[in-house]
Amino acid sequence: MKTIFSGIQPSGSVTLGNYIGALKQFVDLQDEYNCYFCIVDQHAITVPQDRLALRKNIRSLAALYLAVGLDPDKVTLFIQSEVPAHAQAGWMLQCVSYIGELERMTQFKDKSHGKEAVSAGLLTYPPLMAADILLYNTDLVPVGEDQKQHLELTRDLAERFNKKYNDVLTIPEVRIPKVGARIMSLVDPTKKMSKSDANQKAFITLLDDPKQIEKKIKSAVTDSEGIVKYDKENKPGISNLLSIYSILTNEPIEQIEAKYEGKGYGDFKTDVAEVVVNALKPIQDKYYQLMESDELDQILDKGAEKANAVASRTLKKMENAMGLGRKRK
Ligand code: ATP
Ligand code: LTN
Repeated sequence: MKTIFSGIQPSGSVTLGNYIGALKQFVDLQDEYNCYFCIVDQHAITVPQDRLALRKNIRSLAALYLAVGLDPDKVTLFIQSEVPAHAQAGWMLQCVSYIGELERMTQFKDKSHGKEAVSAGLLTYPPLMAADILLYNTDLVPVGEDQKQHLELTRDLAERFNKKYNDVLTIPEVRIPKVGARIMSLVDPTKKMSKSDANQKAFITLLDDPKQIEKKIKSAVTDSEGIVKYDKENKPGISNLLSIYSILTNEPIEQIEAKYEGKGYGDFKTDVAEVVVNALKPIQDKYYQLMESDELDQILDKGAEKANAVASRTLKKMENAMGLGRKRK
């Protein structure tokens, strides 16, 4: 069985973008792959976090991973900071990274833009992400479009490490969904929907109630043409809503366009809201049930144990290859 690794930051409430771009594909892949899914809390602290909110978001993200349909008997679900090999291998990979290539990462440029105080961790975020992936001999990394550049860097770092030291790292492939790889902000449809957006109206969270969902979709920025048609360039708002509708119902976009021919945006938006509410309802029910049980801690303990066993083996190989410490078996 081939191995999959992916991670989500507990940096806010999980959005519909995270679900469509990442979580939904994870569920589809869990039967065919040996899967590791990680709550990357060490990545989240590359920007300021409130400690209580972070703790809450970690737990909530764990419950959501399961609520969307991941089966803890099939996948390994764990918290990054509970597996020390990530930070250790991350450091080693920082030492094979060049400052120039890290400064060229668009996520770094976006997140540091206009900020006075930017943490060194925000710059060295990608080698930690590379460590996450490489520690598990990962073959495939399912992510949204925004992570493509980080994956290319991960491959470069692994190849560089293998060439310079010893062939110990597996070179991973990226997997980006054909549709829905980039769900856009509801306020500015030229920007991606992001859970750390300061404007709450820009995103729908998996835990929003039906009223909030309806309100956010009704006020989503569109255009004044009044025709429900997919045209990403000229109609990014409507195209985004069409993608959401299509992915959540499995109806082809052309069929949805035909259904709304001659109708206004009002009708369309009402129905998009209904589609989203219906898709999220079972996830929310399962989520609240999990948050009240002890099951979650048991799953995370078991996940950390399994992840630690695999990750520490690769870490040892990396240390031996680099010549760190004393030779160990
Ligand atoms: P932050 O705003 O804190 O950077 P984020 O919302 O971008 O967070 P991440 O935790 O960085 O979310 O991403 C988790 C996964 O969700 C990644 O695979 C990422 O590619 C995917 N993803 C994030 N935003 C979107 C989006 N708008 N559309 C599709 N996929 C997305
Ligand atoms: N950088 C990713 C989160 C992330 C990740 C990973 C994704 C951290 N480590 C490993 C896939 C594999 C993000 O910002 N979305």
